[in-house]
Amino acid sequence: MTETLESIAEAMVAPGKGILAADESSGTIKKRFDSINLESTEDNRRDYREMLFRTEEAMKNNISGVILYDETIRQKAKDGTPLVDLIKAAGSIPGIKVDMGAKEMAGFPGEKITEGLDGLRERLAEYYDLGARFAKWRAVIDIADGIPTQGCIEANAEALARYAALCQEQKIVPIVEPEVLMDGGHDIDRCDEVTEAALRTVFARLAAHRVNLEGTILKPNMVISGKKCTKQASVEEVAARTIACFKKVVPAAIPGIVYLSGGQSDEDATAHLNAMNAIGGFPWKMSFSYGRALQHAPLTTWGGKAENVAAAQAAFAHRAKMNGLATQAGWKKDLEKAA
Ligand code: 5MM
Repeated sequence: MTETLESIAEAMVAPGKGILAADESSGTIKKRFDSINLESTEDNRRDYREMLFRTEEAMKNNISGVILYDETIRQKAKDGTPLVDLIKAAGSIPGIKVDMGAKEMAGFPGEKITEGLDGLRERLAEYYDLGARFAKWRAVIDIADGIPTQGCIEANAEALARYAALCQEQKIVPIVEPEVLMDGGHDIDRCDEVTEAALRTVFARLAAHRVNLEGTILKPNMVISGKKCTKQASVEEVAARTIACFKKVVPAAIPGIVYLSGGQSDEDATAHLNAMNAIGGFPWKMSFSYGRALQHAPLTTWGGKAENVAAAQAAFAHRAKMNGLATQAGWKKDLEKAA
């Protein structure tokens, strides 16, 4: 079959499947390893990710694609097999994080702009040769007193659109990730308002840069209460508000929306996705591209010890299966208890 942007995007949101975000930059993976008292060496990072990619049950049944970091896409498993080949052998698609991180935005105190456009065309061409068929770029929008500003939203949307256009030129599907952080004390109404504003601007810039939406995947936050907000919205409210917001601003041409987990508990991330698919009535596939909500359980079970690999793989397979069920509204809380 000829591979097109559209066919890759469709495969990324195949029923029962979603994306494993394993693209932690060196700083972020160090924080994750610190939490299990493990040194962040190249070998430890390789061992951890190899363990995930060799979890056959998860990778074959529920993981359509894996977002990798620059180091990982070049790494080999202990037996010499490129990690990319492990992913492909499981029928999953390798992807790559291509942004260079969110940096302080000059003139906009407290806000960030994602960098990485210089030389991106050449980097994408190399990543394609290394096996990547989709990419990811994350913009970070924080909510606090007086922020986000429209200036920050616009600068980030413009960068996302330029990135997406370059990806498609290089036959790579862009995952467009404008993340409105859930770290603050804001309520769900404020999240709704900012998410709508951010998405409106992003889609305006994607159109201006002639990005083919059928070959694009959106990776947004859910419309949710800030973590420190005293009034936490229910699962049903998060699901209904997210769908209502997205119906207003996300074009039907987008084949799929894959959510980030953003610091939600493992079970909340699954429950919210399930509730949205249970409501239905929207034109896109709704799936996951979770980092923490897929990896927290295997990481803590593993703890850096070889004797825990099988249990950690079982923990990963379980979370992948729960989220796979949630893409089809087939998850139930009871299934967690049985695990
Ligand atoms: C896996 O974490 C990703 C990379 O973060 P850094 O560039 O800060 O190291 C992150 O972009 C991730 O893909 C998304 O935020 C989704 O992960 P969560 O944990 O929010 O589901």
